[in-house]
Amino acid sequence: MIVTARAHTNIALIKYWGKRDQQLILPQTDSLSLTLDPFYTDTSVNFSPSYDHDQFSINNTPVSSKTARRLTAFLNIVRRQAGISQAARVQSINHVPTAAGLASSASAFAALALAASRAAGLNLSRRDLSRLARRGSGSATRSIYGGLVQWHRGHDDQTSYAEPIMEKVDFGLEMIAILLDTHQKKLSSRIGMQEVVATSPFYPSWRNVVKNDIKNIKNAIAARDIDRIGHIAQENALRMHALNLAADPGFTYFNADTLATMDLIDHLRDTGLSCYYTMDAGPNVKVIYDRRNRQALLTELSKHFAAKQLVLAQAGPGATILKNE
Ligand code: 2P0
Repeated sequence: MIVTARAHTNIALIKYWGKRDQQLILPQTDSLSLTLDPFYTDTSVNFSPSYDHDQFSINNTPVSSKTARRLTAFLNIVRRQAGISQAARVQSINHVPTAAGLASSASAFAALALAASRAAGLNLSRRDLSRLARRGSGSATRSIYGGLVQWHRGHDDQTSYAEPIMEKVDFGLEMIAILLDTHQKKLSSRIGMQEVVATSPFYPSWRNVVKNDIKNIKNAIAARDIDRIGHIAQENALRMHALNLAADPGFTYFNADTLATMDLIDHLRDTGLSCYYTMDAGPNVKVIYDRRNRQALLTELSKHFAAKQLVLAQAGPGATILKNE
């Protein structure tokens, strides 16, 4: 049986930036994200007694041995849960600019969790799927669900899972991803956040920042107040990136274009066009705004960026099975 699943990536409005358990991927704090429509991964999995080892391809290319080890470790969790020992063939097509701060690992491990668990004969609840996806990559925990999603840090493996806050987003929250540099980043999120937890003197404050930001942004979401949501998300992103600058050695994912783009968004907002920014573990900037401002914003952004650099994103759906044959 070949099972194909699709999962969309997500962008955190309140960031996950640090683990307290590397192996189980238990985060230091809660986080909250918007699942995005245009970026997704389709993954097909089948287990067979005729395979003598796991085989993986991404975009029709075999993966590196390092990636294969990470994927096999993930499949071992699925095999253990299902009580099987067969090897698998996994084929993934990524509709996400890989490793450019657009979190392809979120959609990749969410799609793999769903396809592999079904192919192994498991029928997990969405909560358990979210816990399983977490073992592949933290941000994948949230991509099981559509719309606005909170990942609870929890106390242990059982209690660290995501939950939808508003699965069908019924107000005008949108994002434009501004693609400034889609090359592979130098420092992976995994290493970056580990260094920050170990060396950034601001880390204890970050835990409190996130607690407050989660509470405030949930109120803003309930009120469908996009200005408030955008403001909280922008401040949260700046504070996450401040942790990196304060690490030892300090580092940043920003480049000169990132800074110029942040400046532009602040300037547009100061001159009356409401919009906010957030950045992840890469130089690209995602703009948060109300759909009513889309046209005006695109007109302004088009003065600075090529059309192909501007990717419009609305809220996307949760992970689904595409084929089961
Ligand atoms: C987030 N990021 O909340 C944060 C903000 C990037 C910046 O989750 O080590 O690929 O696999 O758990 O999930 C990127 O980190 O890291 C991430 P692992 P992941 O979206």
